[in-house]
Amino acid sequence: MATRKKTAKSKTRAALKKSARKVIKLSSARKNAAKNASKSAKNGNGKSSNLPKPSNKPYGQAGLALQGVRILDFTHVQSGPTCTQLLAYMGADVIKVERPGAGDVTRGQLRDVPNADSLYFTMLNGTKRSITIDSKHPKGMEILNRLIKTCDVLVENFAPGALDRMGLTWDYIHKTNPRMIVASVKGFGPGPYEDCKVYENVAQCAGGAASTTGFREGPPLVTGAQIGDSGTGLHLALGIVSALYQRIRTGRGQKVLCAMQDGVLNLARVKLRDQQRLAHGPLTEYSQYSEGVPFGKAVPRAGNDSGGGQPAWLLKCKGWESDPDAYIYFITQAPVWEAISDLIGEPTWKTDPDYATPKARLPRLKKIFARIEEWTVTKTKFEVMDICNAVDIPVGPILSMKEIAEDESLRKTGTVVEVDHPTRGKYLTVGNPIKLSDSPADVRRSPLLGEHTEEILKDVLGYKAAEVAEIKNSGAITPPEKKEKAA
Ligand code: CAO
Repeated sequence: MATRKKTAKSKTRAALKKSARKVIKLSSARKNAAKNASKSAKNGNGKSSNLPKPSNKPYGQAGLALQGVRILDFTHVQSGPTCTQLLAYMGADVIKVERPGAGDVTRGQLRDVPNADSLYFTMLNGTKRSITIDSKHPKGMEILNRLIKTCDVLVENFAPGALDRMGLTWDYIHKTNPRMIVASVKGFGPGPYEDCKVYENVAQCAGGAASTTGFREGPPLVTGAQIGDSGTGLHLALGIVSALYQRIRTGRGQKVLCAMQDGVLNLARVKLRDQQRLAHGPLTEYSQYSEGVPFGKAVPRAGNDSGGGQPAWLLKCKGWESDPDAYIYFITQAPVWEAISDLIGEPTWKTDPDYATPKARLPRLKKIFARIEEWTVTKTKFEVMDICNAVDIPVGPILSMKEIAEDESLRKTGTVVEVDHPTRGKYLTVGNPIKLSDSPADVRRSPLLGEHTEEILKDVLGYKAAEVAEIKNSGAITPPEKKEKAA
């Protein structure tokens, strides 16, 4: 077993190294296209390639993956900010445009520390720069125009039509900067609901997740994982990176649209699979089947059943009476059935025709899991984890957020990161869940409202000191009450 695991690990390492070699540094591609073309190397097949020669720098010291990409970040709340935070972690310069005096509404939502930006905001806007601009002020629009000319991607998740109402239509942006990629999250794609405003749980419901989550006897259920907001933000990030890649060939930008309903459906696709399977008979891996309950016309809620072909269930562990998270998710993967039978003290199940094959077990799943639970309930979830994994039985402890926050291994990998904030102090954030071997994640605290306004006006947009003073006086970057004073 050890040898098998070692071989798999070294194969993964080799694959990672191989894919890292293929990483394209967009900044170099943009700035040095001509230079790179002349330096073009031969690829593995001996054909000429437009990639620069492989860098000699040690892995992790050749810059960040999205270095040189500049994002005009018009996002708010969760879906859009998830996307742009990830791009910032990957090295993009993300300039978050916020309304003067107010900013992203989440700065003030679910506040735990008085007068400090909320965790809602700080955990979704790390590594970004903040500039305040009133987009409805003529001078504000002038600044935005300069940003449009200098940025690679505009990302927004306003309600349908809001960007157009600002005057920032696709035609206008494309004319101002033909290379600009305009990426949007909306609740629904084109169709009867396209004009609707949408929040997380609306998307979970409309994307098919809620109708298939929960227990059969209960109502539809939304899940705590933000598959509508953060899930769609992730989809958008992939769309943006793909559009950046295509732009290397075409030289032009394009629109990227992710509807939250579509994003949720993509994540719930196994349930659309099951909907089609229903036409050919009952879903035999659902515990409903083993309980003899007939199926209706639509995919039912399946409680804690596995969504795949290996029957599974959530089982109590030692301490469940007082600890709401003392549970383990237990998968009866067919190849390890013998190990499971031995472990729980039912060795005859290895050969008994009623239990020996996956098909024979299907109508008996309830009884089987009840028997396995008699064993798991005598152990803690971590003991079950250790014992089962030693013989390759896939199980998962139910980890509380407290346990995750305190987990040393997640800190070591940078998946959970502690950052320091000037007004709220230290807080935990989720780092980059995507690990690139040649691009370390750049995880930093979120910006204060307008913290980088002056810096961006001068360094990115080239305004002189006198012009910055004039902009300040105009009221385009200051909250309304200051505007009145300025007037
Ligand atoms: N200066 C001046 N005005 C600004 C501004 C700025 N810097 N930034 C935003 N605004 C204005 C916009 O122009 C718009 O004004 P108008 O409606 O007058 O044109 C307004 O602020 C933003 O409007 P909104 O409708 O997007 O905001 P909302 O709070 O009413 O709705 C939401 C929020 C999320 C429901 C909506 O934006 C939406 O449906 N977005 C798309 C789907 C989405 O991403 N949902 C996930 C949200 S996370 O749970």
